[in-house]
Amino acid sequence: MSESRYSIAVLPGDGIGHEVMSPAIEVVDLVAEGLGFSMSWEEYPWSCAYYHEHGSMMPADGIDTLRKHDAILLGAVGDPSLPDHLSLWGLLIPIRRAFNQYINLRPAVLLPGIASPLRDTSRGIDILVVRENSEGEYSEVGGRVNPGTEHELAVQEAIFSRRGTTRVIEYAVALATERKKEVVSATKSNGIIHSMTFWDEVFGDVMAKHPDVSGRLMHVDALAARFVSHPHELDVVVGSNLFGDILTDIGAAIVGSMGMAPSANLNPEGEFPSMFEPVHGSAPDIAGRGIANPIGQIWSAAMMLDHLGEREAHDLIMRSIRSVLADSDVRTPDLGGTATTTEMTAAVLASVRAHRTQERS
Ligand code: GGG
Repeated sequence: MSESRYSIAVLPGDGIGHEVMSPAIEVVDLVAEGLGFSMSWEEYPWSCAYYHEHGSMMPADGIDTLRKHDAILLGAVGDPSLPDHLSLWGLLIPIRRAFNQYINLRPAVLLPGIASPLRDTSRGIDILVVRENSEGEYSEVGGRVNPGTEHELAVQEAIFSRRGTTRVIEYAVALATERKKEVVSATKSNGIIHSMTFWDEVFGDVMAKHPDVSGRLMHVDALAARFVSHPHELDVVVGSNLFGDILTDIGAAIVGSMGMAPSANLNPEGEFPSMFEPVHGSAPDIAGRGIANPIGQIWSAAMMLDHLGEREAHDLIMRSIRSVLADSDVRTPDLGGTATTTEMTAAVLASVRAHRTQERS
């Protein structure tokens, strides 16, 4: 039987996106070598620097170029030289929408050996946030009236379709079925009386079809507090584009660092490539210093392998990361250590080799 070879589009993007990308590629290549598959990486320089040279974040045929790949591995996008809405709406959002990546899966898991800023984490943290990724508050509908005058006003519409809302809640329920059979839905229907009451209604409709899974609505402000006060009581959380984005930054913070958090932008039907990226941004404040934490990017690459059907490879990477954190004190500065990106990567690579030797003997 011929070995699988996966074609991956690599978009390092900006800032630390470049610094954490090669660690992820090195780890995946090492794991692939031992498990009988291989990767073909093709890098595209689409970024804020590309924008300054070409007037856009990616070329006009960028989406068609990406379409031929099996998956996309993205680093981080954003640079102080360009307003963030131009970089986000010039690259990430067009990719998510063109490829119908309507699920953004963002685990917040406290790994062994990592210090959380929370006082008591003895009951662990393992939350899976399912963020709606194709509509909601991230919308182009709206505009400004009377620009530059004292009567200026801005209108920003949020879009919630029955189809878009149903499918993300259904996806969260399917995940809950494999876990603790509990879903919490982030709402704000006391204040946002049209779209959020609609969201709640759809949530109720979906839950009625799954009596084996318990569903609970929580206002997003109370839920945000819950992430901090009782994270062990949360399992699968489903939220709109904006609520999911905000909750997952809290999720990353309580599991030790923004640098630890992975994410997957999924097209569950597999009609288009899915995209994998750490939750963190380009971190211009530390870019170029070689101290970025590569774990979020390596973990995102592991999620990519899982999506491609290489479960064993995913598990090996996760076991290796866990061992480094549990059995050594190698930590980048965001985790309170002094290790460089290269040292942290070397520790993960060594751990992969050690696990492989151990498992073979
Ligand atoms: N790797 C994450 C990244 O570059 N994020 C930029 C950003 O602003 N993302 C917002 C979003 O995920 O909607």
